[in-house]
Amino acid sequence: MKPISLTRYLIEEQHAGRINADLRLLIEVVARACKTISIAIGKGALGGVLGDAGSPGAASMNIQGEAQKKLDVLSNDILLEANAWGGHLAGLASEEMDHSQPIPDAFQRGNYLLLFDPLDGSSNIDVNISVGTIFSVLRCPDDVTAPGDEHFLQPGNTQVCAGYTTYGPSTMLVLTVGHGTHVFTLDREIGSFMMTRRDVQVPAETKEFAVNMSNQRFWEAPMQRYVDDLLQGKQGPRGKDFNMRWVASMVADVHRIITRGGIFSYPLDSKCRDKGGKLRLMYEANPMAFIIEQAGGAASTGRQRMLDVQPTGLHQRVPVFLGSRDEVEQAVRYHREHD
Ligand code: AHM
Ligand code: MG
Repeated sequence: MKPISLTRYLIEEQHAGRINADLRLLIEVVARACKTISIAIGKGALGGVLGDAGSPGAASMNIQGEAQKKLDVLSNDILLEANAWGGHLAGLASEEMDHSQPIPDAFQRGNYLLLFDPLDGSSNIDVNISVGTIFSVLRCPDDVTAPGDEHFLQPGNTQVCAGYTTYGPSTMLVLTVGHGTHVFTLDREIGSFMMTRRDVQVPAETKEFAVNMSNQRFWEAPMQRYVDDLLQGKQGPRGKDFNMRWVASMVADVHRIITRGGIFSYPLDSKCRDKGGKLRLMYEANPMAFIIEQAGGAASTGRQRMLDVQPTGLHQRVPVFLGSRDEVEQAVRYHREHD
């Protein structure tokens, strides 16, 4: 049977009363922007889009103090431009911008807030490995017409939609509006995202973990113990052999977990302790947590359900454990027993 398009899926969700027309159109605009980003990435060196932003010897930096790639800046501009005039948003926030931006007065304002990491996995851009876009949609509080950063600081359990696009051998969009997680693949010839998996379920158990092992000596004690036990395999307390994968693009690692299960972790370590972790809560951890929970998986900081964390800053960082439910629960248990 021919797969249905993203447009048809969204219209069916609207008819079922699960989303309104504004949210439907907002998702269409984000998906369209992701198609534009996908085309830019696909051109690679031929499009002059690889390498650092800024001038030689003076790379441009974002609020996090990270050097920006040309594609970070380009993807951010594409998402900003596409969403500014749609009429469905009150404001936007991005990994690449110090502060959120209210929709300019010249355009009609809507009731939603959009947060995004325009290009996740930046270190992989120049080496032709999968990167992605992550986004999260929140409601703008009533009576707020020009939202500031504080209006974005809502826990992940209030998200009305979350998604990511992975730009790999094929471009895929993974989406939830709170009624399951669905996978769409971009049909490049007709230019539409087509549903290729409905209601994905992440297997509860796994024998595969994803972590940057080079940080092992910097981890906290419970994380050291957890991974030590995984590595002991069949002979150890876990009683099974584990495989390891680490792409260093969260989107690609999470997409593997969506496809075949696993646990992804970026724990607290002594290098990122002062910042609270490496990954960002509002536009990396929370949208991924919503997507994973809607697929039957779990997401935690190691000590608290991710979606219940009360944010204190737009660019706040958190430790992340997400994926197969039973395995995330194991990682949480090591933290609980230690604390
Ligand atoms: P980015 O948003 O600047 O690309 O950083 C986030 C990325 C994640 O995609 C990935 O899981 C992690 O950073 C990789 O970190 P490391 O290079 O320390 O392994
Ligand atoms: Mg990122």
